Amino acid sequence: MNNAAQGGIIRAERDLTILLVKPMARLGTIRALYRYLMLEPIELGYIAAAVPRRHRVVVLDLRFYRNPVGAFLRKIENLSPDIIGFTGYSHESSTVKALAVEARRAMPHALIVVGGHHAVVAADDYNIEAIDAIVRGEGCLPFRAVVEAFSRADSIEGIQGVLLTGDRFDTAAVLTWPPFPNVADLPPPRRDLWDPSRYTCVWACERSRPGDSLFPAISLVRSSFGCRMKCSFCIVPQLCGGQHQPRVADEVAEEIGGLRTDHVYFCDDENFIDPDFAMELAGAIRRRGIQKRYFAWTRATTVNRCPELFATWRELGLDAAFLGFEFPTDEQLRKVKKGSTVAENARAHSALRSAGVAVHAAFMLMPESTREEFARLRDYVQEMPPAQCSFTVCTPSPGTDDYKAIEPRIWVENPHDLHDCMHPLTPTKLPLREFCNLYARQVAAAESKNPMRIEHRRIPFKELVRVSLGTFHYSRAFKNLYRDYPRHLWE
Ligand code: B12
Ligand code: SF4
Repeated sequence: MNNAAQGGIIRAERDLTILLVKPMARLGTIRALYRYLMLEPIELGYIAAAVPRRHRVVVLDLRFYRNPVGAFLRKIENLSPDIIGFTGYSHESSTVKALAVEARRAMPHALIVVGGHHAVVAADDYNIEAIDAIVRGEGCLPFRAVVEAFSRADSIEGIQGVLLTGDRFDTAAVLTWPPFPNVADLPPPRRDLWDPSRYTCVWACERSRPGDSLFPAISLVRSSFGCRMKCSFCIVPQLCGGQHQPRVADEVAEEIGGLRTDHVYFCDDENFIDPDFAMELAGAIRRRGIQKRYFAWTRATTVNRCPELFATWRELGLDAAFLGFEFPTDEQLRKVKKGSTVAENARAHSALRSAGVAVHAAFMLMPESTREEFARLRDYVQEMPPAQCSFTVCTPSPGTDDYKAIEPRIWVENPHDLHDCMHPLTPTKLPLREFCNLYARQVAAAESKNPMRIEHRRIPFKELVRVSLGTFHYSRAFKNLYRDYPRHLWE
């Protein structure tokens, strides 16, 4: 372990160089997803914003490199960072650990810190020699405290939300959820640390306008944290204690008004669950005369409760909304405590479309899905009104009761590596290879429902090539995902 983490060495207070790293995913499914969605490393922008400006912060997004490890090693050699921070989802945790080992070898005196979603749900997985500190939960306040202590050469032990590794790893602390701070204390993220024009995503809408790009530059904005619902596969209720905390509407509008991009992809858990806040934010945006286009997250019950909210947001520029349909039967929806029904999902879908808002319909398959269930889902999707569709496999998040329930049946050695919600974590009823084939067919068949296909949108040649390549790689990634499993599980 690093000496400063142990509090053993006295150093003069100094300005630090901090390198924050977003890893490149190892799974083909996620790499294929990058072709449609390559979004800002906003989590790193948040923690960078919490660091006093006298320190130098550099963000390295390894998703843009063909040889990410080489790029990382070159960067640390050039920069000689004092602190290296990694973010990571669960499916990226092995990559984060491997990079930490490289960093430790190349920079033995640097403080190596990890944060992000995996650190929250499986901190013990990061308890390795190459890592000094694990930040669990919202990272701004703990990371600022770590940086300040390190620059004074003080110990970082005892900082709330920060776990040390090795002998002093606090096994009791990981059993509780880190408290979520008051969102008013969070700084606006620093976007000056990357080039916003590099971050794009396929932009869904029902009625495109001439000249609309299919892959515009996008900024991520978080207007609120948490969700009040309790879907049993989802970790959000635990992360935010079942609370929905909106930010101050005027501050969100100011942030949006200052963005260099015209397209805003919200990264809330549910944007409209508090209708008063959603209206207040709409008012704050309108008062400032901000002209942007938006993608947001919602659920059927919210839409059905307040359809007028979506008409207001449509006028403001809401082009599309994510709607968690999950399953085609009420029984399945009840099982995961979704809190909505097939009929309610359909009603919300049609309400959004009548307001002119395109729907991104998200469905889940079960590892136990049979041929008949695949067929039922395919028929359901074929019959529904136009929507951009996505399909995941119901893999409950570590930390949920559903995850505890499946744990004894997990069929791979390191489930974190495959936790991208597309790889079944428990045995499939169908032979795995067949499951993957049907999954890929499902994804491909749903393309015909895409509103942009239905309107026969004219796409510039370059974007057509990008989307065609994306479709090809995406479909191939699903077809081949069985290869991420040991060979004896394939058939
Ligand atoms: C919006 C969102 C997305 C967006 C992208 C968001 C983005 N930022 O790029 C999209 C739709 C693309 C997406 C995709 C996916 N997502 Co997602 N997503 C979310 C959601 C709703 C919010 C994430 C977010 O942007 N938060 C805002 C940022 C600022 O907060 P944050 O990431 O938590 O970061 C804070 C702390 O974690 C900490 N921190 C983070 N990194 C670091 C690093 C250091 C050094 C420190 C000190 C602290 C620190 O401080 C940060 C600042 O507050 C979360 C649910 C949630 N509430 O977390 C799911 C969630 C993170 N997603 C999840 C998953 C599974 C996926 C997918 C695999 C799903 C799929 N099959 O498509 C993909 C993977 C994409 C990828 N590239 O790897 C899971 C992760 C589960 C896990 N155990 O890893 C979550 C938790 C959803 C869930 N209910 O389970 N996602
Ligand atoms: S799945 Fe969506 S609606 Fe359900 S608890 Fe999670 S964030 Fe809330």
